This record gives sequence, C-alpha cells and structure tokens, in this order.
Amino acid sequence: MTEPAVTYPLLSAATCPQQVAPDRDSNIRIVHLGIGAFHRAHQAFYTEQVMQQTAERNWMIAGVSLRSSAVAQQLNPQQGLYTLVTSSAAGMQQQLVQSVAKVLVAPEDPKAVIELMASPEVAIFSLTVTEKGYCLNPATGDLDLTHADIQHDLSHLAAPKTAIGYLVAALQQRFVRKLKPVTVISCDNISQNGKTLARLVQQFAAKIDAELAGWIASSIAFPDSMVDRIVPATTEQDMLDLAADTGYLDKAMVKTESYSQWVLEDHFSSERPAWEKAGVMLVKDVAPFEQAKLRLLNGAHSALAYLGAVAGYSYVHQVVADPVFLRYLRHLMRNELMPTLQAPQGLDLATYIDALLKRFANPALMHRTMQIAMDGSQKIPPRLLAAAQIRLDKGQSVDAICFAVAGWLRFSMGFDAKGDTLEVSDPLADLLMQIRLVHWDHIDELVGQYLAVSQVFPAALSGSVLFRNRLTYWLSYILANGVPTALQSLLLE
Ligand code: CS2
Repeated sequence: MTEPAVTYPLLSAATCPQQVAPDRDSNIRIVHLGIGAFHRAHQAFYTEQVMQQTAERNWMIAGVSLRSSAVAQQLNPQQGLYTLVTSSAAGMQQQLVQSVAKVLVAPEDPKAVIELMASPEVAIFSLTVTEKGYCLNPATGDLDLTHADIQHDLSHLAAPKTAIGYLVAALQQRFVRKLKPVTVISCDNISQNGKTLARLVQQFAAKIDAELAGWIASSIAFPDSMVDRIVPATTEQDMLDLAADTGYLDKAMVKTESYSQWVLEDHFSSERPAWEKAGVMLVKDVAPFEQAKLRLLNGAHSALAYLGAVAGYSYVHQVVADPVFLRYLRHLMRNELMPTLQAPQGLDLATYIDALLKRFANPALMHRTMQIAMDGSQKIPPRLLAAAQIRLDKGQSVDAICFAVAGWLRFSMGFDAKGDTLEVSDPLADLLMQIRLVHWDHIDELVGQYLAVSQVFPAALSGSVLFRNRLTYWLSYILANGVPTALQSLLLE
C-alpha cells in the first residue's frame, strides 16, 4: 500500500491502547486452514467473545495460509491482533480481536504446520479454504483424484499442497502418536460441508492407509455448519480511514456487517470453546439452515453479481438499488428458490428474504460484484443448480434460475455490456472461454457445450430438455438485448 501522508505506528501488542492478554502463543488449541478475512470476521470473532466472557484465554487460534504469505505478513508483525470494523445504518463500530496468535505459511514450512496440528493440546482443526480448496468434483461431490495437487499430495504427504492433504497428514501423525482425536470443522459455503469434508478426507486417507481411514471414520467428528457474514475485501482506503480514527495502522483489519450467524452441528470428538455463549446455535440438523442460506443468500448473491457485473454495476448495493434487478431477485428467491426449501425451525423464509435484501442494500459495505463473481463453476451447482433439479423433478418452471445461470455464462465470456473486459477468475475460465470462441456462432451448440461441462452440470440437468431450452432462450435473449431488457421480459412473463 502507499504510505499515508501522516505516519501511524503499526498496531501491535506494544502500541495497542488496550491491554493484550499474555501467553496467547502458548494457548493455541485451534488450527485454522485458510485464514482469510471471512475467518477473522466470523469464527475468530466468536472465539474472541467466548474467551472474553469466560476470561480463559485458552482457545487461541493459529492460522495457516496454504498459498500466499500475504496474511502472515499483515498479522504476524501485529502479533495476530486486528480490528474488526462493523458498518451498519447505525454507524461504525470497532473491536480489537486477540484470538489469533500467529499465522504459519504452509509452503514455507509444511513440517511446522503438520507438527502444530499434531500437538497434543490442539483440539480443533477448522477450515475456510473456499469451494475450490476442497478439490471436489462439484457435480458428484467426490474427491477429484485427477486434481494435480491431490495427486501431488498422495505421493508427498510430508509436504502437501492441499487442505485435504494437510488434514490427512496431521490426522495420520495423531493416529500414530495415539493422541486425542480432534474435531474438524468446515466453515465454507458447501452443501453438507461437514459430511462432504469427511467423505473427501476418507477417500484420500483410504489411498494412504486403510487403518488410518478406519480410525478417522470411527473417531473424528466432522460437524456440518452454516456460516454467515458478509465480508467485503478490505481496501487501502479502509485502512487509512481506520488509522485516522484510531491513531494506528492496522494492515490486517477486516470490515463487515453487524449481522452474523453460525449454526453448528452439535457433534464433537474433542473439547471445544463454549461457542454457544457467543450466540452460536448448536443444533442436531444443520441442513435446513444451510440450504436456506446457500440457496437464498448465496444463490441471490451469485445471480446479482454476474448479472450486475455484466450490466456495469461495481457494487452489490447498486444492483439492488435498481428496481428491475430488485424485482427479479425477489422473484427468484420467493417463487423459485424458497419453494425448494424446508423452513428451519423458528425461521419464516419470506421474512428471511426481506432481511437478506436489506443486508445487500447496505451501502457502507462497498461489496464488489467481482468479489462474489469469482469461482462461479464451483459456486453455481450448490447455490442454483440443486434447486433447479428439485423443481424439474416436480415439473416446475425454472426460468428465473436459468436466467441467473445464463448470467454466469454471459459473465464468463469476459466482457460487459459496454465491451469492457471482465476479469474471469475461475478454475474453468479457460475451458469456458474456449467453448465460447469455438461455438460462438451457434447458440444451440454453444449451450450444448456448456452443459457438457460435467464438473458443473450433473447429467440429470444437462439431459433435461426444459432446462436446456430455457437456458438457451435466456442466454440468447441476454446476448441480443442486454441484461436489463431481458429482465423486463422475464418479469412480464
Ligand atoms: C458470497 C459469500 O463471495 C461470495 O460468494 O456469496 O462470501 C457471502 O458473502 C457469504 O457467504 C455471506 O455469509
């Protein structure tokens, strides 16, 4: 970042105006893989609340970055301290979070990460590694054994690259050393994230050692969880604004909304922080919460991100301030997604939808459509296609969902309505671009080729005549008339 005109001291235990707890480093019992902004605004925040309430600071977190050293460079010079800035209509609030002790950069020292995970005091492994970090085939939900990094990890388990590789390497050490089991908590927006992660770890471990796989199956809990908090990427201006206010520079600050929710399956194979004291819901069955959140919040988020970005909108609040987009989102959620859901106990889905639209409208968040647009090939199946399948099985219409999927395919072409470049960041970006270049002239062939991408579209969906027809119709309509006009037409039907 460019240095501010006024130089501020860096936030650290020495410069912090608040008292910083001693012995943070020797109380690490959680190892978290993928310590991005979301974790710092969510699980680390809840863990901080518990430690403050119980005054026992023995649930410290060590973060692990699986790829870049950027977060370690921000957090380690600050001894893991950072400010959580929450923005709402009521204004801004700041909270100093002390629950992260340090960050390890896995590629720099894989052995240190595995050793830390295999230390006797550690009780919890948790993860936010984004959808693609699971190396799963989204259409089947199984581990993608053809994935180059998985293949690497199967033959180099002492220096893995993937989260799955680290989990199995660490669990193997704990098994060999006869240590207490840990609980492994996925905090990513994946359908049945705990069960899915358990399956991936099992499939990997079975290739290494059958006894290890058996121990994991019988001793390690992988609770499902639903995580929710909108966390836009921090900008340089955010840091400068905070510095002007607090008098210190915090390179690891995170900004978020005041709303936050964590629903966690009450299924542990180890000790855990008393997260319920911080408002975490511990339940028997996370599925209704997770499906409602994944389809209504994330499904609508993806729809508005692709359609909004193509139409030239940079921020989420701008998209929902456009009446046609707002009507469409409400229609998508109320009429096509909501009927595929079972309402979680105590939650009225129509009220939930209204609350989501209010959250999206928060202008203080400055949440970029391009941030949500990343990795569409991983996000579209659980967010939108699962609901499409349910509707097709019942013979119900899927126009609003197909419209969103068409928006994603239109976005993947890499240019917006004005012809300006849209940077497509997706593991399948090249494949999608290739399909467009080769089949551009024939819309039926173009859609046929997209639908043949089996990592995204399960056979039942790509084989549905109705789904294919409506997707073709809306993609060609958008290409010919642009998103806003196509939306008008959809809403008139
Ligand atoms: C968003 C999510 O970037 C995205 O894909 O849809 O990160 C979303 O903001 C969170 O899941 C909200 O809980």
